Amino acid sequence: MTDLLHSPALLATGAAGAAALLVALVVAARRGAASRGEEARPGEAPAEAEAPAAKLGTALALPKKRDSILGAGLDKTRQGFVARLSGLVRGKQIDEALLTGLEEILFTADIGARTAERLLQRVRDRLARKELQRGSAVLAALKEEARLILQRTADAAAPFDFAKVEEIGRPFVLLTIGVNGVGKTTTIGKLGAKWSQAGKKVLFAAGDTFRAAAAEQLQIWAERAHAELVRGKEGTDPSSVVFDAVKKAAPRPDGGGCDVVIADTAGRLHTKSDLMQELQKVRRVIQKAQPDAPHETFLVLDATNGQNAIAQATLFKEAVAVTGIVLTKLDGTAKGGVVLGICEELGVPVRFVGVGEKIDDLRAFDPEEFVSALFDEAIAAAEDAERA
Ligand SMILES: Nc1nc2c(ncn2[C@@H]2O[C@H](COP(=O)(O)OP(=O)(O)OP(=O)(O)O)[C@@H](O)[C@H]2O)c(=O)[nH]1
Ligand SMILES: [Mg+2]
Repeated sequence: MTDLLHSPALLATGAAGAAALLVALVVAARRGAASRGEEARPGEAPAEAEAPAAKLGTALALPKKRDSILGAGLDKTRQGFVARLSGLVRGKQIDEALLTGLEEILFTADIGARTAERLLQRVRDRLARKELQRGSAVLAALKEEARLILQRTADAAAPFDFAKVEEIGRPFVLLTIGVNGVGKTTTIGKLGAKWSQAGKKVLFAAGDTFRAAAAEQLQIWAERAHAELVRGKEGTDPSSVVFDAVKKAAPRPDGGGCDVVIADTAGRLHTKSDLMQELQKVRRVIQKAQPDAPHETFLVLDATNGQNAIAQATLFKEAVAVTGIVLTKLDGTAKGGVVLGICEELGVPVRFVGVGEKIDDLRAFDPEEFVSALFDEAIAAAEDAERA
């Protein structure tokens, strides 16, 4: 059987290819319609030349943002579609050509077609109401709309709080899932370290028994994070490892036990359906060990996968109840805008973002902080240009 989740080539030519094609079709169709002042007909060639949008979309380099870890982690994304937006609006008239450029940048920015459409519509509406006179106001409107998308998803769920461990009673069980290589084990190490630093007793469960080196890797992270580890032999049923861990963490009369259990899982099995069945079984078995657990199930996604991360998330979400997303490797990609698509299309809150390989390189996700890190310099630069 073809394993869609683990075939980068298939995913690249499948989901991303389809997304790119969709983007090209939507942009081409809309551009054709805009230039003729009529509705686009599918398959019809655009009447307008490519040149204006391409010229308008030239990126203006933004200075590196080193004043915050998140700002530095978002540098590549800022130099990507945000710098293109900045180049588009700076010192320009707001006219149909600018809107066409805006459309092209948004539809190719890895934010997802639905999100791009929503942002664009919002700018069009505000332009129609004559609320946006200047380029800087267009950027500010995009920032605000992006914040609303992120905030709406965050508001739909109770906020994630490390102190929640105390309310829930011990142990607080967090299950992590996601395809191989996205950063699950690294994220577990980083999260465990945060709880340890807060004085909690943390235990990692090495539920990836499929890969020989997986438990060793988790062992290294357990040492760094001052966490205990429960592991089984290679090939052991992962459910039994996680069950043992939850039982071991339970409060004991002698005051033993742990506050938090974080379970690692395999990112790859023989087939996608094997993986999903295993994850479902791990959840069931956790519930046998402690009926109200797992308290959170985090899906770890790799931002460098762009639109494919959304496709992966959709598959996982169908199989397992996901309560939060951790988006890793923001530091290594210009595709950080995917966070908007994830929130808009999946409706699951992003809880943490990974901005590097080190133990401290995990940030709690804050919509306001995120959109500020992304847009503020571009807005300031546009305002400066308008004053000059
Ligand atoms: N730059 C960067 N690298 C990261 C980040 N998070 C994880 N990585 C790297 O990504 C690689 C894979 O991370 P792992 O934690 O092993 O991924 P995994 O999901 O556990 O992979 P499997 O165990 O194979 O399923 C490692 O080299 C990590 O150092 C991040 O936020 N930024
Ligand atoms: Mg791993």
